[in-house]
Amino acid sequence: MKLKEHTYTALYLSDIHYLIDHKIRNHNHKDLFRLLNYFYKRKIRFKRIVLVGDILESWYFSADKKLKNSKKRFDKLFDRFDRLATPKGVKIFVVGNHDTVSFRQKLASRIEDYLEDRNWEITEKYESRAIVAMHGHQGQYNKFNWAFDIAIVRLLFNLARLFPRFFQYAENFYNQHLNRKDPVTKEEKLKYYSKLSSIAEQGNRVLITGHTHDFLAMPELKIINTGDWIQNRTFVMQKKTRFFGLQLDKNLRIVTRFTIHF
Ligand SMILES: [Mn+2]
Repeated sequence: MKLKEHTYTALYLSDIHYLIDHKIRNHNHKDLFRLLNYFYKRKIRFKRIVLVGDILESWYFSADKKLKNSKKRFDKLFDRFDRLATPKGVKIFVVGNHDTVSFRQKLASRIEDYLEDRNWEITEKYESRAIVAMHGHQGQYNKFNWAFDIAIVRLLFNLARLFPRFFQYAENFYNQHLNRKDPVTKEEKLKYYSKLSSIAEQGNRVLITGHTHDFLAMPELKIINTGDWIQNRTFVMQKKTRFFGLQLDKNLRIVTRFTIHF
């Protein structure tokens, strides 16, 4: 599908895990930059850009420290998003679990300042009359297991700083012992998303979420998961009441995976 010059209602994207090292985990950040460049050149703009969490990777690498050392890599991503918003456009940064290692689930203040200087609104939950956007880890974490997990993540992080080869071990340990299980079967998904729906106080609105990296639309619950940029290379574009689930394939073609009209 080729996109024509147009101003869309919104763009939704999540789980970029930006700044994660290629050596630790493969990702598709280069192609994300290509996609954002393509939007810009084609004059595709958005009245609202919602980043639905886990945009930065901050668990075993300190995004805050990277920003302290140089703004360049942050600019590389956010310059590209910023120029896609219309002049009066709204830009929302929804905080995900990997964006922070704070016990209060808040961004590091340097990152917060950086984003606010660029007019990003930082929130745990974005709401409008028709939409709720939430990262989705709230379906798996509560205050207590969050604090417990983060304490261990911080410990592993410090060990990994001393012994770089410990990174992979740290990740594996997390996945084996602390990873809140992602829903797999249709039943598990219904259960997980129903729970998330009530936590988000979705009501009759469309709920847009990320976190599980599972690109999907559940029309029966009015829920969309925007997928990720580690594996799926996916995003959602909104044109009035229509939502397009799109994927950038390996040949850099934009392929429609679902269209939903709520
Ligand atoms: Mn997440």
